[in-house]
Amino acid sequence: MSRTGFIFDLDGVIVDTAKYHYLAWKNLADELGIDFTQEDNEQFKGVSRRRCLELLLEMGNISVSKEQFDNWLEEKNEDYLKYISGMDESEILPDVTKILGYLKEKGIPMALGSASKNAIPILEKVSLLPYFDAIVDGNQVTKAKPDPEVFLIAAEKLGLEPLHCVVFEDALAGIEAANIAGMVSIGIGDVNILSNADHGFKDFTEIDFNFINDLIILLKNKN
Ligand code: B16
Ligand code: MG
Repeated sequence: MSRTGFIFDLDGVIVDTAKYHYLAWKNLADELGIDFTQEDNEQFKGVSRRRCLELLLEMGNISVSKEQFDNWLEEKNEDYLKYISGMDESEILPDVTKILGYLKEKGIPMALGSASKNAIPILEKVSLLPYFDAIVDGNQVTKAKPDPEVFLIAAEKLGLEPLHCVVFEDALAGIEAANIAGMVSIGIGDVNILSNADHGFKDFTEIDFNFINDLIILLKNKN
């Protein structure tokens, strides 16, 4: 059995759903008279839905009842579900399928580690669900990244020690979570922003099979 596991974040690593989250939050922000920009949306990446709404309401200096809060959460999610309903394989980020396919061929266990409660339907839409041996999503975690819970559960589901796992993440909080978990962290996106990652790449087109093979050997030999 393999001693190494690969864990992938979803939004910003496998697919770019951030644009749909942005549109749905923007619609709610407009309704509430809150100015919400693409730049503001950066803070929402990797952050739970509940925490995003708290941040949005803080921006607008709005305090609400629990019931109203939950209604807005649901409204945002229904809107988001409409945006993602048309997603297909064309929305998979460049070379992701190539790397997943290579790892699958080599028999390396793979897990998803995402804050999204919509992770499984999204993976189904883009036909990537069969690649994963374990899925850990927003329905299973109680502590948000940078807490390492999501990745520790993923390692446990794969039957692996955290030190034998690698995490691919696009959010600062996610890199921090992987580092705290004692896993190798790989930043995907702006390498200057993700400077606390062990390795950084703009996207998967910059990652070759030699890098993956070296990583597998490194993880395998860790004690
Ligand atoms: P949902 P990730 C995260 O996904 C997104 O980056 C973040 O913007 C979103 O608020 C969060 O999922 C919750 O998503 O509303 O679908 O439960 O990057 O952890 O894969
Ligand atoms: Mg992400």
